[in-house]
Amino acid sequence: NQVPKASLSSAVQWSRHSSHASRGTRPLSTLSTLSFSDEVRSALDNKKPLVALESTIISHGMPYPQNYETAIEVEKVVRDNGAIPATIAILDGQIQIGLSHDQIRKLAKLGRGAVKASRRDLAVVLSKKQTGATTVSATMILAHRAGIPVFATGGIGGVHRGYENSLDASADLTELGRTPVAVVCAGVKSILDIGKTLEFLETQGVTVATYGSTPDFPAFFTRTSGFKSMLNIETPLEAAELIAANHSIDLQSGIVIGVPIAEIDAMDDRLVGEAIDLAVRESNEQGIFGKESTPFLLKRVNELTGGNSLKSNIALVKQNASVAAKIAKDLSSLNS
Ligand code: PSU
Ligand code: MN
Repeated sequence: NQVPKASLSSAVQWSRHSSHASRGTRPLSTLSTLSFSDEVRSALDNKKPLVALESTIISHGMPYPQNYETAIEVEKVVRDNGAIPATIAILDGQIQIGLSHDQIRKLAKLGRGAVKASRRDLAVVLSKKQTGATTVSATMILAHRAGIPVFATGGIGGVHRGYENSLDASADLTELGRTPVAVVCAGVKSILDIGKTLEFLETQGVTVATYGSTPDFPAFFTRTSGFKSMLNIETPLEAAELIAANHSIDLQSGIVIGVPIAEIDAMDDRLVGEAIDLAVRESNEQGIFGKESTPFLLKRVNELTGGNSLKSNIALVKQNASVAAKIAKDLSSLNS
């Protein structure tokens, strides 16, 4: 086996041991340091499997207190499935890899008071010492720097409906094209244009798989979207092998693993479809755009479905966390 396993270890080196060589001529003192929780630090040192978790889903994706309870439960699901959770956020200008329950509660209570931080916001949040909840894009960047190649969330951002006029496509998609982290999610919500999202990911060179035997890329609240994934992955090991192969050729691009919501938690196609159509119409009427768009639509769909969509949302995040933990475990055996 002559394939180099360079990418993960160099990422770890880059942030944790601050090798000069990997940073070219740039003085290391200018690199923002990552603050690790003891649990995450020890898992990294002992090469234990880790799963990165984002924090925008806590601050902007769900209401309090369900956001707090879910974040804690999701961490437990990761542990129960053999990996260590690393929830990522920026607290008062300090990047945190792994949060305490108190830190999670603070963020959950702060809600939209936290900055929704994607790639473009990171420098602002750091320089102004703000508290930033990281989106999929920012979490991927920080997870990669920390040396964590597997990341679980609910749904990723995508190309919005009406893209022809708004050019609103999530920075998650371009990040997936440039950062080698595997994102385990329930697909993209049909508040977005799923077909265009998959086209965008193809252009970005992102490998997109569906976990299980349904051919479709999943649509978050529902198991099918009418759009096919490139491939199906049946086991965590198969996913781990895909990720390892991606690292072995140092592609520097990410992977999306879409896990269809469990049958029992899935929503009625028509019901959720109507709620989404109405929410999208309202957002257009109210002139909601930019980073406000996704949080607005998530909140409105929750309201319009009488909280049913929140229940599905919580169930699918937990399922994704369990799949991601198993993948991380198999990946770490492959790498050892
Ligand atoms: N989709 C969801 N729940 C979420 C998000 C997306 O079903 O909480 C959050 C994620 O943090 C994602 C971000 O990275 O919204 C995308 O925002 P935007 O569309 O503005 O890029
Ligand atoms: Mn956007």
